[in-house]
Amino acid sequence: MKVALVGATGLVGSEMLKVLEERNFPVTELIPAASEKSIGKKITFKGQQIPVVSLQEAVERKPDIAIFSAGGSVSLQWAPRFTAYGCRVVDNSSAWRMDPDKKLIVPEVNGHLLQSTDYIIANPNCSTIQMVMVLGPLHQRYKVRRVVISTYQSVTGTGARAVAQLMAERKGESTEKIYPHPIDLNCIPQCDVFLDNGYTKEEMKLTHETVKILSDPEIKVTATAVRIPVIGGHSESVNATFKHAFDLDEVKDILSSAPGVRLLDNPSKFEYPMPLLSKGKDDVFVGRIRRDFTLDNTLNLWIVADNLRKGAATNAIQIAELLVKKFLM
Ligand code: 11C
Repeated sequence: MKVALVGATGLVGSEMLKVLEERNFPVTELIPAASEKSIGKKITFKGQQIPVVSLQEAVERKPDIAIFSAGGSVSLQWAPRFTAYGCRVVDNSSAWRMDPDKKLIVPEVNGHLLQSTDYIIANPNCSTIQMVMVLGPLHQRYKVRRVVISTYQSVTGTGARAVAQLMAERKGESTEKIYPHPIDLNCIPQCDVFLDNGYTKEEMKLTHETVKILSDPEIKVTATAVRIPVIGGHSESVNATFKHAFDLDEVKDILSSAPGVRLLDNPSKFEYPMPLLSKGKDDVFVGRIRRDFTLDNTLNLWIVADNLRKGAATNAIQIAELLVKKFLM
């Protein structure tokens, strides 16, 4: 496959390169593309130094698949130029996620929905992916009705300049401010911008994307998204109410056999998911599984995953793998 990677020099783009290599994705030619300021820079792929080209040049070289991680406006402008000649696009921005004509895919949860007529496929938001990886298998059995989620999100979700702000503050150096407040020794109850309803964009992504991925408009999600000074992954406290009664042991059985999910729930040995454990891994970790004794059919869970891996790069490459298997072989 000729593969274009749009946004190849960003934090997620770099992770995508690693994941393409690690999973031995069938790349015959890699075309890294980025904005004007990165053109000519070299990226390393399978030991080779490959120069970054413009998006125009990437289109002209007609890749079979283009994986985008360059922000919504780049995707809106450029994805249709790739699909115009038959390229498949996997897009990591929020541009197409809620478009009723585009699929929003987490392969383990709704990969079966992909059809040969899908040319732009949306990769969900990182905090949504890790939550539906755990709620998806439980929804099949017990039907999720309401979710209350609070997130504890890594600065890597904001990008390289936010990681630089955290590290500089930690060393007491002056720094560009990506967040409106110091992030080290702090937590900021704001991920992305505020909307008219008082929620942030990140919070509403959790609400809307979950319903779309689980294909059930009866699921109600209310979210509070918080940025914390960690880099290994996003953590989530999830309180989920189901239509049907559950047995706690059966819940644990379902989760321990769910693909891509790792049950880590051994409080007596201080074993539970943490961002330091999830860093660099593809699994979604779940633990602290308890019945909520204040409400019927309700469960408390703690979910952690590396937002750059399963939350972004790995999920996007898994979608590309599905496209290859189903339509491009
Ligand atoms: C964050 N979830 O951690 C965001 C980053 O819609 O793909 C990814 C934004 C997105 O701030």
